[in-house]
Amino acid sequence: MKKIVLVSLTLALLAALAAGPAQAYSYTFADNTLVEAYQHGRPSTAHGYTGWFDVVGTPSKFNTLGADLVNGHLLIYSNWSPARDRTEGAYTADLFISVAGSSQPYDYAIRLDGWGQGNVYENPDFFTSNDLFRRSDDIYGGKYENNGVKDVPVWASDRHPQDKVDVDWYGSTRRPDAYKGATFEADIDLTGLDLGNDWYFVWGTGTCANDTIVGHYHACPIPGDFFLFGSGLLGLAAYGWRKRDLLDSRS
Ligand SMILES: [Ca+2]
Ligand SMILES: [Ca+2]
Repeated sequence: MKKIVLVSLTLALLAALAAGPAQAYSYTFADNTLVEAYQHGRPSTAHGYTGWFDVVGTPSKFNTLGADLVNGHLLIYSNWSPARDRTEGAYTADLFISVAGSSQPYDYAIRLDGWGQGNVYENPDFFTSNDLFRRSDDIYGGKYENNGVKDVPVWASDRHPQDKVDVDWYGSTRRPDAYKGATFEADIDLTGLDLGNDWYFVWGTGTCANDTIVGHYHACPIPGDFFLFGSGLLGLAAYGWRKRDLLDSRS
């Protein structure tokens, strides 16, 4: 009887190990990030735009609502149109990713606009929205405030890609209910990048950084935890089995 319990536990553990780490993990990033409104390279004092905002300018054009991570794909829900170009005054911002523990400010920039979509720049130098718009009369988002105030990176300055990932933009069909208000969804396949289990992203929406979203992904539990947990169960079962054997031998 005891052996049957032990064998069952062992089989369950082996089945769990064979299944491997969860593949369909999902993670949600709300957009809680504010940007400081700037004009002529200084915090703006223009009417209505003094201080910190989720969106600078028209929300129907610039609002990013949130993001999900599903099967290693980052899905960003936004009103930013992938068709926007120079005539609108700004380009689609590059997506910047920082691996935890890395000495680089950012380890990757991924281009999301149509011309070089999916191009990956490693350890990129970058322009901020302040670099690109400091002479502009437009009011734009210059700095963001997560983990201390920082400039918003929006554009890898060296456009020679080292890698390429799949990027797709979708219209209204795929959005989950929480993001029904978004006009577009950018689907960025991150599975080919070496990100580990702990990384950050920042996306300024457009090169004007009128809305900026920041997300921190930290995976748990990892397969090693499953193994320790399973080993602990086996240990407890073995302990109980031996203890009962001792008691049986005395009676
Ligand atoms: Ca925001
Ligand atoms: Ca927003």
